[in-house]
Amino acid sequence: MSLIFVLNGPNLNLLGKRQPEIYGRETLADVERDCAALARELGHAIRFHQSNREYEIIDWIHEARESAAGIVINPAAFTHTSVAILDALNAFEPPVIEVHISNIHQRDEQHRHSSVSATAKGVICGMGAAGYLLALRGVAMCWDACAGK
Ligand code: CA2
Repeated sequence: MSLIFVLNGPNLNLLGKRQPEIYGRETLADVERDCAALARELGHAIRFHQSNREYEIIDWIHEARESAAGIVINPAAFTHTSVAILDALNAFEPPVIEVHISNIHQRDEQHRHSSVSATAKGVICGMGAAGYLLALRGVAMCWDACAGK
């Protein structure tokens, strides 16, 4: 069994409570429950976190360096601005999968750019909350490949 960190950036605590036409009706608690269930099914465990503070996300990435087989991250607005999160992810060796609920490529130029994609093994966007589950499968797939399964 391995540990997978699922990290969420600012305002994602409002998921399901505002702008359902963009971000859907699932709350972050729903996403956490579904991720935990899938991880169990795949034989892994998750640590699921959300913060509105950049430094907390960076601290969790550092913690993941000690123990995690991969990171699934939706950096939310920090996607478009954060060199600090990119630097932290660059110091994390196992696979990182970047997730966005909405399709950021349908947005304006600022929202189309991701500062973290350069370090990601994969990027999933526009698939709604199901993107988190696809990303978890991606990390599990890499883990199995490393274990020669
Ligand atoms: O589509 C995504 O997952 C985003 O990462 C969401 C971010 C946005 O800045 C990115 O460009 C794309 C915004 C998260 C805000 O979350 C809310 C959720 C519900 C209601 C209001 C905000």
